[in-house]
Amino acid sequence: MPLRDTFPARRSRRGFLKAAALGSAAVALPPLPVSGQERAGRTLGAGVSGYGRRSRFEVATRRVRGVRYEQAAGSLTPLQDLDGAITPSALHFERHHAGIPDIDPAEHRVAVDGLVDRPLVFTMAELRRLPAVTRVYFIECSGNGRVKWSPARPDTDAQGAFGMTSCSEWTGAPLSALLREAGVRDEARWLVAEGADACRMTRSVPLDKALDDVLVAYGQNGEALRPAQGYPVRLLIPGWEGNISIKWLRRIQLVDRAWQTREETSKYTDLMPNGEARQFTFVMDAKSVITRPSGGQRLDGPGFHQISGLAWSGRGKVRRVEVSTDGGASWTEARLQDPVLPLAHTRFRLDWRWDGSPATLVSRCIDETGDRQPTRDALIAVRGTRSSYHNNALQGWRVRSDGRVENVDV
Ligand SMILES: Nc1nc2c(c(=O)[nH]1)N[C@H]1C(S)=C(S)[C@@H](COP(=O)(O)O)O[C@H]1N2
Ligand SMILES: [Mo]
Repeated sequence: MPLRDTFPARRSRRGFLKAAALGSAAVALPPLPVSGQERAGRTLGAGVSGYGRRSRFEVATRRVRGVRYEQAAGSLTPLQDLDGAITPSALHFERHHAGIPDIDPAEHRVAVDGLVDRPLVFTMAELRRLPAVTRVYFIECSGNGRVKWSPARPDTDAQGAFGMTSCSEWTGAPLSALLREAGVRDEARWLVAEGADACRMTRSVPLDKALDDVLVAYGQNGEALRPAQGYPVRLLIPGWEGNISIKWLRRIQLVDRAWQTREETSKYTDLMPNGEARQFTFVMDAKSVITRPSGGQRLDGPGFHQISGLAWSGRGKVRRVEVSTDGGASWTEARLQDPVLPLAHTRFRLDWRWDGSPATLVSRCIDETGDRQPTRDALIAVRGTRSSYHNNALQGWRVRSDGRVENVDV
């Protein structure tokens, strides 16, 4: 059978492209290429394997952020290389302050104590016996986008600017189930969560959030958490700054007030222009970034290009994403990929015909509470430039007439 007959869809695709009058070279479809396998004379391919790996032709990798010690490092998700809304576990950004501990799940315990009626210690098997839920949530470090406190450098790409956010499908027990088992006393207002890493990373969590949607998560994208994400178990505090989602969780202590740990005093606070520091700024604001075309990429000619990116908000669902190709002078509503989930990355797309002249691409996210991304100037007018966290300013990408894409302030 001639190969062509096995691809009837080809004809309608050609029709679509013509109808859309895209005017690019792609309209005149070349004859079907001979596949690599055909050329190789149909030699047998590779066999099966116990644990999969990607094609050797795929090269997207996390990039290590400039840090002095490997044990207090961060790595950035290559947002510009992703499709869809889920971040592959192997590309989930990493942020750890004292290295990744090597924990045997059979030995690991999670204690719940403090202001409770029955102090408890859970094994991993016991945690897995609790009723489980699976939810899609992003985790974003509040330092994500911190480069935007300084004027734009042309060579910053999406990964460098925004790679400290990732989105996974998480499975675990609701923290409320553990707390119910332990019996939270009336005086309890907060809990203190502690990690099993060398720095014993510790954060105070208000009790109402703890009883709301927090997960004690052991599953990530259908398998066990990756060690970098907190294996065998972490807190997952949806929509809030990543730092509070304590990895390698070992203890939850119910207390009557916040503990004022290092991570909520000298770090992860926001210094305001008047010298006051805002504390417990948990929620991640509405944000979006165009990932294609984005910094460092190059358009291979005028004509049809699909603009695509990610939007998210720690306050709920993304309601709308608007895209501008003229630096914010005019805006067009982008399509959102279903399902739009609360507190999760949402893929947006807009078809665009580039006429070959310089263009400035910008996206802006409006969430279901009406929260919308500010311009950089508007944000700085309120916040000043002395804090490093919680910058959700608009991101611009300048498409030059030679097709190269650069970071630019809008
Ligand atoms: N125990 C522990 N939990 C931790 C950290 C850590 O260093 N130790 N880093 C925090 C920070 S700053 C962030 S942004 C998130 C990052 O989660 P990820 O590495 O899974 O992306 O984990 C948080 N939880
Ligand atoms: Mo972080």
